[in-house]
Amino acid sequence: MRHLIRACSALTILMVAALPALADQTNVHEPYYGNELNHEEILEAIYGADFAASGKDYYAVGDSGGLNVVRFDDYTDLGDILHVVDATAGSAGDEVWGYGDILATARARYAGYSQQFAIDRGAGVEVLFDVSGHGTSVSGSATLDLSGDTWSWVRRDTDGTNAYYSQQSLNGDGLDHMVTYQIQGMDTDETVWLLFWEDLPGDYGPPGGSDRDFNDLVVEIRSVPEPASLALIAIGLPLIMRRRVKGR
Ligand SMILES: [Ca+2]
Ligand SMILES: [Ca+2]
Repeated sequence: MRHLIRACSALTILMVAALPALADQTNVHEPYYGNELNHEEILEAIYGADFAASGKDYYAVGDSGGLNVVRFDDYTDLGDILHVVDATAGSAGDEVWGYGDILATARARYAGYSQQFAIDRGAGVEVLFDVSGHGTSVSGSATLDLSGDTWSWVRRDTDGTNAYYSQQSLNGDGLDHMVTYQIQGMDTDETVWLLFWEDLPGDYGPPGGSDRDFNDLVVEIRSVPEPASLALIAIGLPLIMRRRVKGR
């Protein structure tokens, strides 16, 4: 009996230790204004596939199958950095990102306000581009080497006002204004993300308050892993050369 109790308490300790970190995903509302696309429709417009929802994720169905759109956490108590190249779902919230070369491209805009996309590495806002166009016919893109950095994404009006950060605590209303999906199954070495932004302040309460539909600005992020073979060559070459010189 005593063995059994001991085994049970050991199991309890194991189960407690294995509990996942506290995580949460911000709620996204359907567009309040009927002429705007929701997330599923925006995904279909961008990637030309037929998507279906599964919880807060989406997957491509029928002939267009193969793509998985995985919603990441908006918050975890790990307080960790989301690695832009190789993050897996549940590894960190989408507030602080790190470590990779990025290509950022505007993909959609359903907003009355102008939209500017930027980052903040801790030393102020650095503008990447202004967005022009409306719906899914938009343009604006930039590349940046952020392989040694951590940063917050920022969206604001093109005159610099009404800034919202991926880091909730930096926002005037203390609320989350960006939700994140990883697009899996694409025919590319790149890690592909979509960032969906809400540009209205405050909690849900249309028509006077925010509609919290997170479709005001949609930005795709692509990140390429550093080619490992090249890195090895860079480390290995001087060693080989030194040996040759010694051997002479
Ligand atoms: Ca978020
Ligand atoms: Ca909105």
